[in-house]
Amino acid sequence: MRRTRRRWTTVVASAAGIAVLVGSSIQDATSAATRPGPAPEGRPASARVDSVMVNQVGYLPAGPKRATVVTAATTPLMWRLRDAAGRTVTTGLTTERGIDRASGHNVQTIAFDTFRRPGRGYSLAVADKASYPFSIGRTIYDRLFADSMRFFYLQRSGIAIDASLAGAAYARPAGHLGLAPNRGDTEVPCQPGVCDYRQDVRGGWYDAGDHGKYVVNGGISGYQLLSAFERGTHVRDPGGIFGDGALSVPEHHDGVPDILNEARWEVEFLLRMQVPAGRPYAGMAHHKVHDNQWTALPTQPQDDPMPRELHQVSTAATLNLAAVAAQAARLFRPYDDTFANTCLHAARIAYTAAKTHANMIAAGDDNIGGGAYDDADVSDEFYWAAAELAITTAEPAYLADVVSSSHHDDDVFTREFSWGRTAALGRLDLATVPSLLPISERHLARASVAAAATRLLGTLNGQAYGLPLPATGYVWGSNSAVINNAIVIATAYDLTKDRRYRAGAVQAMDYVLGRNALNQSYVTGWGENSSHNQHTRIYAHELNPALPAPPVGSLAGGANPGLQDPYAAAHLAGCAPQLCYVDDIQSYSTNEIAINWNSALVWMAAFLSTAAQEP
Ligand code: 9MR
Repeated sequence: MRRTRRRWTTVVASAAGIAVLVGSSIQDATSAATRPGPAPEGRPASARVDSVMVNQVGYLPAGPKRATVVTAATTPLMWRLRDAAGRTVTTGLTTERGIDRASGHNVQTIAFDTFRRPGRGYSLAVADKASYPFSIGRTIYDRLFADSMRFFYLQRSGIAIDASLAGAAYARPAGHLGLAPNRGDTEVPCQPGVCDYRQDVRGGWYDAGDHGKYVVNGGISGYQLLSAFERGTHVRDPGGIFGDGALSVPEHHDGVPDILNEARWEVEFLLRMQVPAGRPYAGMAHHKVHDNQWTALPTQPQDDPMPRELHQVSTAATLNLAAVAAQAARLFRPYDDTFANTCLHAARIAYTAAKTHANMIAAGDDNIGGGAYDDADVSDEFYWAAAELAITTAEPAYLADVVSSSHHDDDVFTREFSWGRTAALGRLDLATVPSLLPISERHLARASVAAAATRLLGTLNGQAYGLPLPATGYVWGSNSAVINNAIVIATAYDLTKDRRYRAGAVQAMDYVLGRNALNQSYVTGWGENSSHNQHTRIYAHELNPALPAPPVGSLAGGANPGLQDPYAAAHLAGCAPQLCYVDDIQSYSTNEIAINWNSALVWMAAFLSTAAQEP
């Protein structure tokens, strides 16, 4: 693994309207390389090579090994794989791919799958351009799981972050425990006119770069950690990544797997957001809690002086709580019967309340001091919650709701799943989790996952950067879209053991770790040129050098042509989708951190250090 070295990177629009990467560079493989201009003297213009993009972390010996070349050339070029000493160890010819719609560049691809010799410091060279260095090895991803999980401990609210677990730079006092200047989260009132009580909603994870806590997004994030663990109960785990003591959490060595302890921190918060019996909307969950005004960057959680407010209950939040609490109930059962009962009870009550108040939709304009997380269609959340309750309890009433859902016969994988599109979460669990449900349901669910994965492989093969996302798919948090699609492919591998799925899932991560048009690894500290200025109030090193940068293992949101923040709008205008990213703290629509994005990374990191290592 390589740590990030300081460098700045930005993206500008070239005269041709194609965004290019410029910036000071560590090794001049890229910055000069990607600057368009006349071809070097003596070299025919048709052979000009701008850059060679690889997974900057590396490749598994048995895995696919693909790279992408940006070049004006329209005939195949010779590539050379060099070892750390600069010796050429193998060569081949590139494959022409024409203009890549996502980036607007003319590209060619390299496949060197058959070269399997482990080592560090390899690089791929085409003409006079070389890629960033990378490794080949079985264990290259081994620390990715722990790094991506540590992110969650550092995002915890309501607990002091311990230097011995987090590292001195990341230690801080507890945030939002009612101590001045904080004005939450132990007795939080509602927004004016919404309710007349106060609720203790301490704990949970801060959502992202802000200090808000949102049940809707906490839902998918908690689900993905629990799902990674649940998958771990039926696959080989040679590295013991799901064990008690595997991670940096304070609940080390308590007899409970560490990943479950981390997930519990969020599940307990979700339960606190539920309206207790005897109050209006009892059983429903408040949509979110956050400051009543936006705070400035940087602001440490313990220094946040803003009043905190609970927002109206919503059907979506209530169903997120029902789904995740039902899932938690079955997973905590072997470790803590009382907590499992508490979760299941809360899940049942939430589900019933959501059916009673089936159309309480969070307002899209409720975005002062926190994000809206509005979602007008909750039919998918109903399906997901019914599926989790059915799997956990095997009760016919929940199964009947699964079967009668409009999503039951739907292809729920037509777009990537996300915090607002959750039907796939239910479907993946129906397909993978052993339960007492009718076997016909399992078969249907499994067939739908395999069909979706096959289709995603088609998408991936159609992309010159080899990712399971079409050129039209770059949304806010696009990196999580890529990874969530990879999870569907990975799940198909778990179900079928068809190696094409494993190869596709592994290859999808190449994009995230550097094989993209910006030559950018989006995971802090992973890869030579990795994101390290993400939008966050806590790790705002870019604005105050006394503060740490985002921790190693933080996933940036990623390319997003929506340009919904002023910095992106000013710096990225006209960008082709895959180039709409800037590693600057101001760009929250391309470069934030978020729990639902890191939870996707956690899931895939677990896959990479388990299934990906199977012979
Ligand atoms: O991830 C969310 C994305 O899908 C939405 O398009 C965007 C705008 O509503 O909000 C994103 O979520 C942000 C949330 O609203 C507030 N905390 C930070 C989240 C990540 O940017």
